[in-house]
Order: sequence, then C-alpha cells, then structure tokens
Amino acid sequence: MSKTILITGATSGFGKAIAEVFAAANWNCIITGRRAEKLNNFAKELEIKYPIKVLPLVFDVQDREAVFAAINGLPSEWQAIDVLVNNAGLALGRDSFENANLDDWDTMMNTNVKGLMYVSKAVIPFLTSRKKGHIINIGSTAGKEVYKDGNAYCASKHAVDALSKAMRIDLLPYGIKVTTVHPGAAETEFSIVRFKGDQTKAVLVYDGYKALQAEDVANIVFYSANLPDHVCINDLVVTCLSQANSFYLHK
Ligand code: NDP
Ligand code: 8X3
Repeated sequence: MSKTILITGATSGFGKAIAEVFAAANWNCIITGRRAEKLNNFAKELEIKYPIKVLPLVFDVQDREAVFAAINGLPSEWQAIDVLVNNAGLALGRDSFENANLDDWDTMMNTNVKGLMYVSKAVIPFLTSRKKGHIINIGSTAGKEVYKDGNAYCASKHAVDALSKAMRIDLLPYGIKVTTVHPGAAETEFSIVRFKGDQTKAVLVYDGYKALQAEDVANIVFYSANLPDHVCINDLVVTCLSQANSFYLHK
C-alpha cells in the first residue's frame, strides 16, 4: 500500500525537493505553502510524472486557525500520514541585536517555532491513533551554534532543536519517530528571502564553494524515513565539504 507524506513549505528549496524524491518512490504527497499558484502547479506536475496522488494545501503556518482547519479537514483517505516533514521556515535580515527589525523577529519566531508547533499538534492525533509515524523537523547548523547577527533566526532553530527533543521523549509511548536534520548553508531561495530580494547579497552567500543543494537534503530525509521500524536517526547535522560548522567556511 502506498505511503503518505505531508511536507510543509513545498513550493521551493528543500520542501520541493523532498516532495520530488518521495513522489519518485510512489509516496502520496500532501504539500503545503502560501504561494497557491506555485503549489498547485507543482502538485499537477508530480501527478503527471508519477503514479501517485498529491493534495496541495494552501495556508500560512503562522495562522493557527488556518493550520487546524486545513489538517482537521483532511479527507479520511489522507489522514493516514506516515511522515510529517516540518520544513517551512525562513530567516529575515542579518542584523545585530540592537538594530534588528521587530517584525522580522516576529515572523521568524511565528513561522519557524510556532508554525512547527501548530502543524505538529494538528497532525499528531493521526499518528498516535495508529501508534506509528515519523516527524522529521528541519533545523539548522544555526540551531547548534549562534553566529554574529543571527540572533532570532539562531534562537528559532535552537527552539526547533529543543522541541524535537521534547517530542521524541513525549511521543515515545506511541512508537513515533522524531528526527531532526540540521543542514548548513544550502543554495535555495533561503538567502533571497533573508536579504529581501537582494540578489547580489544572496548570490555572495554561495560564492566560491559548492554549497549543499536541496536534493542533498531531500535524499537524507528520504534515507531517514526509510530505515527499519526499530531504527531512528535522532539528530543529524549535514554541511557541504567546505563547511565545518556555523563559523568555519573554507572558500
Ligand atoms: P526556501 O525559501 O527555498 O523555502 C522555504 C519554504 O518555506 C517555501 O516553500 C515557503 O513557501 C515556505 N514558507 C515560508 N514561510 C511560510 C509560512 N509562513 N507558511 C507556510 N510556508 C512557509 O528555503 P529552504 O528550502 O532553504 O528552507 C527550508 C527550511 O530549511 C527552513 O526551515 C530553513 O530555515 C531551513 N534551512 C535552510 C538552510 C539553507 O541554507 N537554505 C540551511 C538550514 C536550514 P511559501 O513562500 O510558498 O509559503
Ligand atoms: C541556514 C544556514 O548558516 O544561514 O539555516 O544559518 S545559516
């Protein structure tokens, strides 16, 4: 029987690549994001390419009511979710603490932390009722070390790390796996979003070395989700060969 994965933030970057990899292995996909046109087109593309079903759900993970309405309203044939990937997230700005923009801070915290909590809380009843399932949270090397001018983004990813540990403990009696994948610098729309459309600044982030690609992370998520039932990768940090951690990048 086909398995089902729900991926948040599947309109670009890691989320899109994750959907592609699972779809290619004949998993049915629930994909989410705010950009309706991109999401719906991607859903159609996947259904044409692979013999699977795709359900696109447009909502903002920051919007608690919208998250619960979308997930509680899942048709019964979509409720048997095997894997949830909490991927939707972003950084906004790279400013020192005293100069940072409060709206940027709110958006990062509301998306990366509260959004992940809302989606997980909404999906977990579908996992506990079947006493199986796998939650894969996308953290970051920024959730392992705090770097200069990374303040709220790093804090939000440290929170993802802590919440993942908490879920792993609390969901133990239900046989639910919790994995956190912490990538280093990866070439996606991430820096374009962080620098608010400034392509020059975004391109510079990946200049002079081969950064991680979205497919690299997608393949790791796929591997983590396809291990034997008794095996769970708890925490995985992955960087490109040129990066040791948040501080050391060899260009
Ligand atoms: P992208 O900008 O390419 O993708 C981000 C995805 O998140 C998009 O699909 C976007 O969809 C979605 N998203 C953002 N905000 C919201 C929201 N409020 N509600 C719903 N969906 C939202 O970046 P990445 O693929 O790189 O980022 C994915 C995750 O990986 C993030 O959590 C990021 O922090 C993390 N990460 C990224 C790294 C990198 O260097 N690229 C390294 C480590 C971690 P839409 O705009 O349509 O809503
Ligand atoms: C994204 C990687 O180094 O920009 O999480 O924080 S970094």
